[in-house]
Amino acid sequence: MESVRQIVTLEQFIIERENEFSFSSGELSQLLRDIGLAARIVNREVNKAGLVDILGITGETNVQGEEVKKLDIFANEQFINALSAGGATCMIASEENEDFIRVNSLVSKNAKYIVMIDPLDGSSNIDVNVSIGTIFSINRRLENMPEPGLADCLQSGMHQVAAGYVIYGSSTMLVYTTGFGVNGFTLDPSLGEFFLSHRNMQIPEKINSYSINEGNYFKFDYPIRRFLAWIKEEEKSEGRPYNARYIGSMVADLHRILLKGGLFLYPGLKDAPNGKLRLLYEANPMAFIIEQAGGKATNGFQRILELTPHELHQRTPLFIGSRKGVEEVESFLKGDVKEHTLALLPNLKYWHPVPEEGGIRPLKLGKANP
Ligand code: AFP
Repeated sequence: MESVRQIVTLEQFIIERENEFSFSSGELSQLLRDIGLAARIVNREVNKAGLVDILGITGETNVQGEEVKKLDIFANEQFINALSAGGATCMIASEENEDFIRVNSLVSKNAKYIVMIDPLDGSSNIDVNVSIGTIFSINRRLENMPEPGLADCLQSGMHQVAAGYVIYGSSTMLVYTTGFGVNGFTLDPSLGEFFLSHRNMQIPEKINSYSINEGNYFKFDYPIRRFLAWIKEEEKSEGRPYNARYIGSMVADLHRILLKGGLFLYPGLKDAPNGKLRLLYEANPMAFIIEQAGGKATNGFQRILELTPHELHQRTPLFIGSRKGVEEVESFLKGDVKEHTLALLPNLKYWHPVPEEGGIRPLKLGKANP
């Protein structure tokens, strides 16, 4: 007899998995439902973006000093509204808002979760019909505090209870983890329902591609430039040269890497030593997902999930993807590389001193070091 393929909706999956949490009272499940709902609404607008007058810049800038487009504002509102109405979060921090928002309704103010969200990541791709995404990270509220506040957000990434992203691409997917593997759900737009399509996702070890904005080449430190030269060298036995693929939407680049294997890099720059990406809204949630899928995420020297955040909109250099690729770039950053690669770019200097604390080895660049 032919076996019947089991169809599982996001809703069913959330209920099945609720018992993974010993302290579960259904609030986390409610949060995931709220995010699923807002994602469907944002998806509808993203798909209409070319048809209605929703594109274009509003003339405002966000707290990072970047242009805010209408769809960013719309997505921000949808997620805040859905999360506030759901009653399972007492506080929301959004990349689009300078400060966190306390949800003061009767049901929400005692809720035990905090949500940090980048409602529409890759927004410069909206006008050109390229994939964009939403990234979220969920913390449990600290105990013994009179009311939720900044300290709840500034917990290290190790304390995330769930994280995920939505990719609005050729199909729309919601991918999330609660620390028990990574699962992906694809939206059936005709039914308005997410279905489990990628169970227990594992990142391939083989590097299929590397992703970096190489236009910043002359702002990168010497080890990064040398690494970029090394990955372009032909060494078939090591799978080099690697293919280059860069979308400029981290969600889309990392979704590809999660499925195919690869490495995403956003290093510090000469004029921005911490790079561009935000620790709480982008690096932490993606690091949680990628680690759960068997990959690795560091700032070049330390595990992203172990960094202590100091401010809401803090940025961090990010090296994330297949374990092998991240370890390769780390070895270049630590100066611990094969002699022959020193000849590739021998005369460049570091822009920034490499930190020596926290178990980080000082650089050993060998004879060819200028
Ligand atoms: P936007 O949301 O401003 O487009 O930024 C997207 C992003 O945060 C991340 O998704 C990309 O990987 C990265 O920035 C692209 O940055 P560059 O344009 O500097 O390469």
